[in-house]
Amino acid sequence: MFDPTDHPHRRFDPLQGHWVLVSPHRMKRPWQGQVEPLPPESKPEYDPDCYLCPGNERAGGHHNPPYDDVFVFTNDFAALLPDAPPEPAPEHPLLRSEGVQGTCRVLCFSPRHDLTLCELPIAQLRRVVDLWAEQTTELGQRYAWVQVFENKGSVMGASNPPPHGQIWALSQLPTLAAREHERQRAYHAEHGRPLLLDYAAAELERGERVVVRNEHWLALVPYWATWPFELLLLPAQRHVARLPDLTGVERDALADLMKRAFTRLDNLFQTSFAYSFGWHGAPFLGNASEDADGREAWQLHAHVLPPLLRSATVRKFMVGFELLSEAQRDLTPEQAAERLRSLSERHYLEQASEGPR
Ligand code: H2U
Ligand code: ZN
Repeated sequence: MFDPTDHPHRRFDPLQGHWVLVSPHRMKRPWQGQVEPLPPESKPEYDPDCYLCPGNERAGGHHNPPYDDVFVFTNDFAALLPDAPPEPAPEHPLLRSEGVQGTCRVLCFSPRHDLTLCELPIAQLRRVVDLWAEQTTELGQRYAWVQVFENKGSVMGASNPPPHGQIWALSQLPTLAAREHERQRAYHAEHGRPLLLDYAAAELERGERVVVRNEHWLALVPYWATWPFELLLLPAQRHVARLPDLTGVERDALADLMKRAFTRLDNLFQTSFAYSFGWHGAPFLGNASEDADGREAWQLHAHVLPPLLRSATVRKFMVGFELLSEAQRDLTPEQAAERLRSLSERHYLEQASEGPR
C-alpha cells in the first residue's frame, strides 16, 4: 500500500509544469557535510560602516538621506539598464540573443540596521507592502515584468544586514514568469477560474499543508515544494492579480501574515532564517483589451524559498540529481507544515529578552 510518508514518489508543480521527487524514507540518513557558520549575534541599531543605513555614503559614492521610514534608490550596480541597445542581427540560429532594457532598485524597509523583516512593527510592514505596490504600479507602466524580492541572510547572497529588498524590472517576461503566465492562462482557459484560487480552496479544505492563515491570506507549504520549508503566500478569498490591486484591509492582513509566518521560520531553528522571497503577479504586456496580461488567470502570490534543512547550520543543497535531473526532497511538505505549525508566533529573540510570558 502506497504511503506518502514512506514511499518515494513524484509531485507535479502546476505553476512551473515540472516534477519534484519526494524521498521521505531518506530522512534517517547520517550527515557529515557542510555546516553554515552562524551570523554574529548582536547588531547595532545604526552602523556607520553600513552602505544602507540612513545618512551613510554608499559604495558608488552617493549619500543616503537621513531617512526614517522606507527608502528606495536605483541600484549602484544594476544588472539591467534602461538604455541598453537592441540586439544585433543573429549570426547563427543556435547563437541567439535579444536585447533587454530595465532597471534595478534597492528598497530599505526601515532605518533600523539590527532588525529583520519579521521583527519590524506591523505598521512598518504595512509601509513595505504599500511601497511594493507603488513601485509595481510605477515600473509596470514602463516594463513588462516587475520582480519584487528580498534576499535575506548571507547564505542567500544578501550583501548587507539591514532589512532591505530589491526590484528588478525589465522589458521581457523572464523564464520562470513566462512559464507561470502560460500555465495559469491555460488553466483559466480550460476551467474558467484562476489556478491558484482553486488550489487555495483545495488546501483550505485539507488543512495539512497550511501554516498560517487569516481572514484574507494563506501561507502554506505547497504540495509540490522544492525547498524543505518553502512557503507560498496568497490571497485565498478573492481574485487579486497584482500587488497594487490589494485593498487596505488586505494589505494590513498581509503584514500580519508575513510577521507570523516568518517568525515561525525564525523560531524553527532559533536563527534568523535565510531565504529568497518574492512576488509574482500579472505582467504588464500592454494589450489590456485582449487581456494579454492574463489578469483573469493570474493570482498574486509570493514564493518563500529558504535553504535550511536540519538546523541553523545545515542547509539543503540543490546539486547532483537536482541540477541534472529534477528537484528532490526528503521531508514531505506535510511534515514541514506540521513542524512550522507547532511553533510559537512570538519571536525567539523577544522571548529571550523578555523571558517567559
Ligand atoms: P542584496 O543584499 O540582496 O545583495 O541587495 C543589496 C543590493 O544593494 C545589491 O544588489 C546594492 C547591491 O548592488 N548596493 C548598492 O546599490 N549600493 C551600495 O552602496 C551597496 C549595495
Ligand atoms: Zn509564482
